[in-house]
Amino acid sequence: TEATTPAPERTLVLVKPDGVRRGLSGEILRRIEAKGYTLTAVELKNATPELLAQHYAEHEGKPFYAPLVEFMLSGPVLAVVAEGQGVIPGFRSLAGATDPTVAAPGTIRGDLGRDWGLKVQQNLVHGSDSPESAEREIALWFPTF
Ligand code: RTP
Ligand code: MG
Repeated sequence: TEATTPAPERTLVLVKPDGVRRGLSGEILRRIEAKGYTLTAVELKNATPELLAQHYAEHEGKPFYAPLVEFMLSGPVLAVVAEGQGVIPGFRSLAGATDPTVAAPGTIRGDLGRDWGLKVQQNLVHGSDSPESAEREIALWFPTF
């Protein structure tokens, strides 16, 4: 019998509007590539309320939900599909803790992020948290991919 090649592991990364505004898109993509992952789609997009309602469905009803959606609509987002063995936990490890104040140095959020005193954590990047989330989110942000 013929061995089947497993589908490559992939994740959805978003450079959030704070990252794009601050000119950190290249630095963030550089770190993903330097780690050894492959970029298979990169597109600057303007989110819509409908897209964000689906993307952030798990957070609906939480106190940070409305400011989060408002923040994600405040400017363009760089949507990225990155591929490689272990890329889902691997990118979350590169990104660091959600709160940039406590994110470890060496991580994207730890090195490049801080608390700006706003209603929501502006933490530069999003990364899918499971294979199911990754496939769901890639389908939302890259419907033809
Ligand atoms: P992400 O989904 O963006 O990769 O980040 P995450 O898993 O580390 O964080 P999650 O719990 O999924 O929250 C999604 C995003 O909501 C914002 N947030 N703000 N208390 C707060 O102000 C707060 N909590 C969450 C952050 O932008 C977080 O990344
Ligand atoms: Mg999350």
